[in-house]
Amino acid sequence: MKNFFSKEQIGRLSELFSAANDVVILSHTNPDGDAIGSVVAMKRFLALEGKKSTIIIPNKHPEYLSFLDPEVEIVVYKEHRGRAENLIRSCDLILALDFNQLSRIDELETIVRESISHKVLVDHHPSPERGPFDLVFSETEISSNCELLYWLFKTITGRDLPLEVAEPLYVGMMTDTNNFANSVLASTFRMASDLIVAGVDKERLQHLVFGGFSESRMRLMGYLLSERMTVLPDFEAGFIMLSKEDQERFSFNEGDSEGFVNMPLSIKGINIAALFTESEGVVRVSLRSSNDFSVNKMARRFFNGGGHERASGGKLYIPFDRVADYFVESLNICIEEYRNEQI
Ligand SMILES: [Mn+2]
Repeated sequence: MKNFFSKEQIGRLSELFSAANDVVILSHTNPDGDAIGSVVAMKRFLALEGKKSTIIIPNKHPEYLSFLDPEVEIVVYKEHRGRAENLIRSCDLILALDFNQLSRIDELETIVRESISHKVLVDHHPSPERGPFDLVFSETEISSNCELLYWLFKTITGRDLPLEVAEPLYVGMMTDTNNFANSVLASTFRMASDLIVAGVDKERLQHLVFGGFSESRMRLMGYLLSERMTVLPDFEAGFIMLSKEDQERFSFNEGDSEGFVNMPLSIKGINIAALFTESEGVVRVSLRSSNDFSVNKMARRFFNGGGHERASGGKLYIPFDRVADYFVESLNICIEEYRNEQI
């Protein structure tokens, strides 16, 4: 078994679990497959241990992930503010999954920070905020938060996991690795292998996650590739601009752009990719790289964000029509520094 955890950490977590009667499980804004997989798996795991828990997320997850939670209630803060706040105030344990800073839960940050209940963080992003937490499980050399949870559950119980926990964990790993393309390590294949032995139907999950797109989402993808992608061979970079107007034209839904940012990386010679999405008062930024170029550094310095070395996000507060120039200027600086480091 993979040995990510110390005996002390596991002992402390087991104590917190057994002392808790009312658990709140949180994940980040714009929750993705890894976030929803993590919270659903955790809720079902706690239920096996006889613990009552509630999942709270800042805003709604995309429709294509809703198959994961048929019987699990997810409280969406944006839709039920009072209820979410009461749940956080009255719980005795908060589990924060798949995010490294409390600012990643937006408006929920203050109330979580002020809460006197015990708090545990389980995450795989660099530089986790440790201050507010009693216990931090941080592992950045791992495929996904769901993989981290897998090894954590295995270590706690010493047993194989039941299918209802295995399935959401598999989905989170599958989506965070972009279907076994990125950040897949030997431990990831071992996890996948164990979960398939536990009964996970990988074809079914594959179809539910990657074969459930709407016609308008497919047409938007084609349109963006044809009309809205710019390739910069000198920088080994490509980027896509997704404006409000294009979103309206193709009946864009939250989550439709999942995976779009990776598309330029399929072009020969392209190792850096970006997606800029025009939103209410803000431009959302996604950055990817397929070599040692750190998009985490770039996102921190130029895009008010951060994340992983090869997958990061951020925000820009400039007019959408100035974003392309801003990106090229920042790329110019970062590429020069990167090339100097390589010498
Ligand atoms: Mn993740």
